[in-house]
Amino acid sequence: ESGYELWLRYKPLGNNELSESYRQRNRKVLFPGETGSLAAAKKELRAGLSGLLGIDLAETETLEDNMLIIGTPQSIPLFRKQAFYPEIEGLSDEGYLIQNSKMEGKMVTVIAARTDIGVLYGVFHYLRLMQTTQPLEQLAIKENPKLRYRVLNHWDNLNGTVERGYAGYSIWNWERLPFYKEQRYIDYARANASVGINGAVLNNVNAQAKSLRTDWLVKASGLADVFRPYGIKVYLTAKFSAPREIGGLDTANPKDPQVQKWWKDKVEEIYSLIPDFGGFLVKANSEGQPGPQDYGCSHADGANMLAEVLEPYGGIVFWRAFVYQNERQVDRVINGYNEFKPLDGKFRKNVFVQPKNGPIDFQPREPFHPLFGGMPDTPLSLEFQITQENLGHAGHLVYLGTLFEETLQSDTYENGKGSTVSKVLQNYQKTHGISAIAGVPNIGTDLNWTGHLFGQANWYAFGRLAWNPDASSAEIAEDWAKMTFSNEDSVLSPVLRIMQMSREAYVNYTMPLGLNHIMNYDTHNGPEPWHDDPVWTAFDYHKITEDSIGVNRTAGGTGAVLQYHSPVYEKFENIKTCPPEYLLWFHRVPWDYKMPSGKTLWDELVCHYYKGVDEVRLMQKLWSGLKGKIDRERFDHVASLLEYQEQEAIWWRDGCLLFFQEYSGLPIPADLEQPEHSLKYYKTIPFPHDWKGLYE
Ligand code: BDP
Repeated sequence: ESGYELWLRYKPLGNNELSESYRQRNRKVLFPGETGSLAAAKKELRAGLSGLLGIDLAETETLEDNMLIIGTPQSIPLFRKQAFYPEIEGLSDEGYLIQNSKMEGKMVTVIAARTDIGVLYGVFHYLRLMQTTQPLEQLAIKENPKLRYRVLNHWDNLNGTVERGYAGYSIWNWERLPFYKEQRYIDYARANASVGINGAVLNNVNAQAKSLRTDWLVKASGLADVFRPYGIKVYLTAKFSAPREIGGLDTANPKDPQVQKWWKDKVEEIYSLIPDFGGFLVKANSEGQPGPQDYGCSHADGANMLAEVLEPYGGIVFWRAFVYQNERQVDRVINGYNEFKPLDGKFRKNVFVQPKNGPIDFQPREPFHPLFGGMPDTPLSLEFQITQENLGHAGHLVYLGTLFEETLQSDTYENGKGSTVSKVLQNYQKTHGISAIAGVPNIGTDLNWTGHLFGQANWYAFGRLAWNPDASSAEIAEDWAKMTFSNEDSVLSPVLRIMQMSREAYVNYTMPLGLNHIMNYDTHNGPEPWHDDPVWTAFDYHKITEDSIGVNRTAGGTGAVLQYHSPVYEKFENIKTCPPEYLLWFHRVPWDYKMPSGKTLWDELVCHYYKGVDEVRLMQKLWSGLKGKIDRERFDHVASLLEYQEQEAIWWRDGCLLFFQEYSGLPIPADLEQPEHSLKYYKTIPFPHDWKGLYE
């Protein structure tokens, strides 16, 4: 298997009792509807039943015991007479029910929704029950998404490359759009719909104005047409300077009436081509991108101008809060909050401000972004990175579900205990009528979509957590592993163990104890704590000296802790209560500081780096036990990448520790495997491959 089919493989469940009971329950189906989402749902069900159970979708119009009934009150008017009808009416626009019910005296399984897209989501859920061998008796499932906008933010360039993409090129084939509708687009849409993702920003936040030109809009409309039945809306990034670059104006000042008119006309044109266009995502005044500040205006002025023209069509603006200029920062951690907090309440009602999960930049571990809990009067959309820019690219097995969950379950204490980031996001639905979450995907033209087969789990987990940000990442991993590999425990338990340990292993061998931003300047993979140039110096992030390491971000330091509510603030502020995983993020700590474990900081740091490598070796061992239990192609693919990961883990460990040692002057205990190369070697090589000797 190449992995192309993702978690929608629908391989035969076998001829056991369970499959037989599934067949009994799926022998006949009442499922009217031949267009749009209903047709897509039916097609999926047909593929699922045939693949999993080896049976055809047998449609009928008469009610029988044990049959499956699927639809909305419009497609199945009989629903209106049922006791459960009020429950259907009570569903949200995308919700669904799956239940065993009596209808006209027959015991049937019902998949019902108020809308066609709800039906599609229900069908995917129903298939998942069988893919993961759940009982189909006593079903009483009622699902409504907890967040309204669940959006992938592709960083795809119009020339086909993907910024920070490690799985080949962009899957959008702009040359052949809008006419040629590749099967891949449909499969992408199916995968998204199966987890409830309902939006896709097609292009990079480092935008090109020409994506808003008519010829490109026509192409984008081709994708929108394919995605529509799957409930996915198309969004575009909007380069703030577009009125100047492609509009022939000499300014992009948001206060200029001509500029406002240009955007109004542009938006009108977009909706004439894409009637359900989602809206704009904007990166402004950050890393060299243009923005309203170029004209002395605020982020709110810029966002509101776009929001105003989108509003009549129901479109929205995602305005990113990832802001910093390409110059040396006093402390990059505090920028986003300082720039956006004063603007709370100043945005129009169809604007989301979108911070990343943490205050720096998608590091292997960051405390939650203090804007969550800090902007009660502005809907926030949280941006996760699914592509592993700082987590080993597509070469390392790192299950990100645990990272996502860690952020979502962090307690901001905005309104006392229990104000988790997840609850903050959900609350905007109640208070502002909208709520959102975004993920920068890891998808590309690689045969298996994500480069590393296990990268698929991160796409999957993002979608499931977007639907329910309080879901358990462990349970999501289990569903994914069952659908991707097998329901056999002998396969599942090692796979799940690998997944559950993988993110902490990565943190251990790269940036433990709150270290961050010490990766290779250029690629963001591999160690470079020694990088030091006038614009970007790793020394700002670790501040290493002969005595200590870490950044003082307490009230007496850069003050980053002050951006958090009490008692989070006190917890981070006090070195004794600061969780060890954030220690060097918030504190400057002497090498001989006694850690809670009794070890000195130096010994503890060494211990984490070695543990990380050992954990990768354990992952290899667990995986090798699966030989013969997983198809050869996927087994070998993962085995080979784990070998590569081991090499890179050693590279990180030895490169970092040798560098730190130059300052601490302390030994790597003799009973540990000693670094094979000198620090000079690690400083010289761009990759840890067989270049032995060359640089020594
Ligand atoms: C950084 C990436 C850069 C992105 C930027 C962003 O290295 O490629 O453009 O974030 O999110 O992490 O805008």
